[in-house]
Amino acid sequence: MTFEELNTLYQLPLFDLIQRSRQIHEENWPAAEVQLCTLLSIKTGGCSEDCSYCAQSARYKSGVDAERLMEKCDIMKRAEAARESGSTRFCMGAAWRGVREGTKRFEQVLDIVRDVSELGMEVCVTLGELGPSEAEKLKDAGVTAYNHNIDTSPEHYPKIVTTHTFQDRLNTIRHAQDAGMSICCGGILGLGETTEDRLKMLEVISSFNPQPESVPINSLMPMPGTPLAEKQGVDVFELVRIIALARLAVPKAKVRLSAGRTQLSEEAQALCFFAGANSIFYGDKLLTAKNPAIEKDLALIDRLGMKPQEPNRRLEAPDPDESRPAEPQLG
Ligand code: SAM
Ligand code: DTB
Ligand code: SF4
Repeated sequence: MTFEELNTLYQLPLFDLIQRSRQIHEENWPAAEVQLCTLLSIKTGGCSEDCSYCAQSARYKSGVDAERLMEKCDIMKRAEAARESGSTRFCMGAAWRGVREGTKRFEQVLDIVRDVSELGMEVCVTLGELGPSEAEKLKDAGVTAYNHNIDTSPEHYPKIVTTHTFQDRLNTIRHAQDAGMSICCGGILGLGETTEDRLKMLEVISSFNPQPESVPINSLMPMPGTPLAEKQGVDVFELVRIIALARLAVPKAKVRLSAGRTQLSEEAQALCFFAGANSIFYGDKLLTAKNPAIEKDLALIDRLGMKPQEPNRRLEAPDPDESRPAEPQLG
């Protein structure tokens, strides 16, 4: 969907926009289901990068200490507990700039993925930058989706991160897609971006070929010690509009109401689901930040008459659409 198309939709009265996103949602996702995904930070803190929203960057005094890669047996216990609690997707995150073939830590991650993928959940990892061979090895080890967010518009990105570029992010996404992994790609609202930046971010996300399998929409969780520590929260209706646009721009993707749910009322979350969100991070911790308690989420899903979604283990990348343009390269 082009910027102009997104902008026209964005200007609609909120209820008209939701009416459209609801219709597309029902055509593609007829059951009232929500996907439950558990996050685990398998390697926390001490990251070389300077992403100004992130508590895990070694450059900021956020109070998050650098830790080593978790032991496989501890990760397996957490993955089994996630499955027991009804989660159908297990997402492992690492505070790295990226991974390189031939390193010990990459071999360890492959070993972890092989074992976690035996548990019957979808397996997602987010490890930073990948080359083509790393992507192939991860796919072979059993990764179903690779999470790599573009976070904001190409124009706003250099104001948020300087240690790698927006084009670096696009390259990693290309490598993951070429290896046959599905892509989970979204962004963060509340980084000081304009509405135009938000729409441009969605324009890029919707232009991927194939389109992402899931689109996480995070609201900034301001982290003490980071440059964005004092940023104001995102307006709820702005969040709902962006969710509705994501549903319209990427109709077959799971739209994940991601970081920041602790700041949302249950009514606001219900409106997000109505507008097109159908996935959440589930469990009382994200990577380093808080998330609503499992019991609270299950009660909300039940009160709304929704059901947790079954896992889709065979998840292949959607077929590339020949009529779509190749994804944008920055000049
Ligand atoms: N290091 C890898 C990378 O940057 O791709 C993976 C982990 S990184 C923490 C994953 C994503 O978490 C980021 O791209 C960003 O969208 C989200 N994130 C990190 N800190 C956040 C915060 N304080 N508030 C909201 N989202 C955040
Ligand atoms: C995504 O888009 N959001 C998740 C996951 N992908 C890796 C991470 C949210 C992190 C929130 C801040 C924290 O826990 O430190
Ligand atoms: Fe490192 Fe990822 Fe945090 Fe950036 S977002 S500082 S790359 S962990």
